[in-house]
Amino acid sequence: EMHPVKALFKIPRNPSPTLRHPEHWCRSFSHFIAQCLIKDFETRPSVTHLLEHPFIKQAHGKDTSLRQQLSVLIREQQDVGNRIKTRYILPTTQTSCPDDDLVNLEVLDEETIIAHLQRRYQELQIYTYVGDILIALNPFQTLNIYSPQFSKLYHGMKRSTNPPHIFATADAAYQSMVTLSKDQCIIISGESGAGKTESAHLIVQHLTFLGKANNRTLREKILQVNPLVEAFGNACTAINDNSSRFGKYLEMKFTPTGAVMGAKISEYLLEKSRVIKQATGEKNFHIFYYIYAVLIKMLMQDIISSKLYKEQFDAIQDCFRIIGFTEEEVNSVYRILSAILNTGNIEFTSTSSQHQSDKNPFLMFFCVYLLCSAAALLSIGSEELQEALTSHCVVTRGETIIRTNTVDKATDVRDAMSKALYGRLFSWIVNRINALMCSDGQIIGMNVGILDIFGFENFKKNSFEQLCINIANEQIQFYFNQHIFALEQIEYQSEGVDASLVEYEDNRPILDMFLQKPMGLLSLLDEESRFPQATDQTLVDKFQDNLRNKYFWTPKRVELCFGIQHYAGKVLYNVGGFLEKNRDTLPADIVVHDASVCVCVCLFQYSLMDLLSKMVVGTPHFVRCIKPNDDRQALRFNKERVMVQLRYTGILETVSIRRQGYSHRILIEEYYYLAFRAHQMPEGSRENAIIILQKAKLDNWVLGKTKVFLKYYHVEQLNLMLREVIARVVLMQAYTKGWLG
Ligand code: AD9
Ligand code: MG
Repeated sequence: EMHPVKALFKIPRNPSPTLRHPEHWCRSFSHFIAQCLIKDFETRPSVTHLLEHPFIKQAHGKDTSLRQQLSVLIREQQDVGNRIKTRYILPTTQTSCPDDDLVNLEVLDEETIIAHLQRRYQELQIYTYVGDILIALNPFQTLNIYSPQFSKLYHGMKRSTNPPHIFATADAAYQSMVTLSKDQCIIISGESGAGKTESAHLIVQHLTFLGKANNRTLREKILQVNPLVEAFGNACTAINDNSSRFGKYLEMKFTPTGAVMGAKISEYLLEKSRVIKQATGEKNFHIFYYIYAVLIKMLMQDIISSKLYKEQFDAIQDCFRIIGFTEEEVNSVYRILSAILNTGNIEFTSTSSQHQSDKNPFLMFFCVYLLCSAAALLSIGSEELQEALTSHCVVTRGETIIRTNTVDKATDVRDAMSKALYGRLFSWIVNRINALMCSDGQIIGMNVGILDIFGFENFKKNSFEQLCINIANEQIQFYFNQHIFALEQIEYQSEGVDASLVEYEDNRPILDMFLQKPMGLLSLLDEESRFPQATDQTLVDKFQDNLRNKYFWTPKRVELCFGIQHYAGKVLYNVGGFLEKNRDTLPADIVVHDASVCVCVCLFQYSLMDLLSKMVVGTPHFVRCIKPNDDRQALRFNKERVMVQLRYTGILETVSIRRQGYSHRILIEEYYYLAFRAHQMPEGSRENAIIILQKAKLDNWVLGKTKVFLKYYHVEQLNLMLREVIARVVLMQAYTKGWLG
């Protein structure tokens, strides 16, 4: 493969016709600019100088597509130039200051950090940096710092220009993607109710702003994606009224020049059991209340919430329409939802004599009515549905015998069917959105991915769902640790760089306890789920016999429970229903292919791993959401609660490693033309790297055996320089063509 810089120099003076396709143009165009630049960098060309430049003179005649591309770029550059660089005014502080970043604090202990965050929170400065990581405290009130004016303010700005903001993080990801043509991902973490989903929305908002407004329809479509999937995947829990009950990875796709061209969502581990049962004080998925308020037209006790639900229903209708679902598709979504509602209300009674008293004629009538409605909504015969619910096939010696289900069994089948229907409906909606959001061409673009999963949960009673959610959070924490601490330190050592090591809480042993095969907790659960005779007690016994480490224990006085020491705290799990939920089976009569056992765990282990491996490819940016109090009250800062979160997220350690460490390694070739002329064809050597870094006037960097180690703030400086230089040439070119009047 060709050396990147050499490849750059190989771009023909007159680009061949195959390079003229508008999308290819963008790339070759920036190479072209770079070439002009390398030639003239040191002499700082005047406009007249550039006018005489052979490249400019020959520049592709009356190529209109180039002209269009250029005018977009120029408009953007003018924007940057014209922008009034006022700082935004927050209630008390008017400018960014050194204490926007914890790394700048003189004293670095827990107390100081807490006091610092508390003071900022009282001043409504909810955002604080730890180097390149953003801490976001949930304000529990609406702040007016998210308008388009704010997006403008943060557009392309150096981090230190404005106070910390979620837009600055989104902007940094976008700018590195465009400048370096590299995928990025933003990982948002924090416990339930800490503000992850809100942060994800704000990031999408700023990215759509940056992705240029010239395609308004697409922009509107993208903004509808989150509200739509959240109507189906979020619900009210004891902790959060809009709690995510699935993990979501949203990839926003951009062209090489940074215009938004589509989006793609991946969902994993939807908490399907919520469809059939919710803990006290919790609710079903939002969408059921919306359609309940509208479709079923039942009198709600609470008129106000009914009105609100109706409005939300209308909003969802708009989402569907804007994204491009057909009326027929939307109707079938509602049909399936209604079918689930109907099925859920079917009650079964036994035909045996002791249950005669159960045979309430009204109830019977009502159930038949529900059964027929559900069947009609699903476009199947009501007898077929009834049979599927109340009987099952047994194959013995090649003969198929139909057996009647017990009341319990029929109820289980009913619930399994509802869950499966809902799960499939959700996946179908997600797939359909993806199909409707992908751009038509085969353009290879870049993307910024945003990870927003369900946060760590610890309720009074925790079940299988909490276990899955908390393991997912363990994995995210592990990923964070890997990036912030482990990989960094491993590289110092292999590159022979002398940098002090920072100790951190490695949660790998806990993850191993869960995921190892064959003796990890999930494997043991799978194994036990395969035994028809297994009970809650045998499961606890199995765990107890096999998991012998300090992260697992069984409490003495509470039955059928086990405790886990998670990275974020101790959680007591109740094993009731674990086996059933893990099996997640459907009777063969309903869906033949789903007869496999342990769908949930398999899906979980692989889909999340798959997701994390995808993210490793991109450059990560981290947002750590913190919940200042458990009462969801504005301006209430519970020191203890914040302290705990800072501890388990390793903020203190993060501060010190950001202060001492060299968190970024770059491909120095990408910056060659900050220091060399085109014809010099520089080698990728240590000496040349030093020349570039000196030309760029950076200090405090360290040269390893094969890599340059930079502080987090260096990269921003380098990219900014690169962008400024490119912008200058673009403007000059525009003048030469007389496009700027
Ligand atoms: V869960 O793990 O999905 O249960 P999240 O996603 O971390 O959780 P969410 O974003 O839903 O929490 O935030 C909870 C609530 O906090 C929101 O419904 C808002 O009422 C409130 N919130 C969070 N962030 C902001 C913000 N930047 N501005 C205003 C906010 N309110
Ligand atoms: Mg959420």
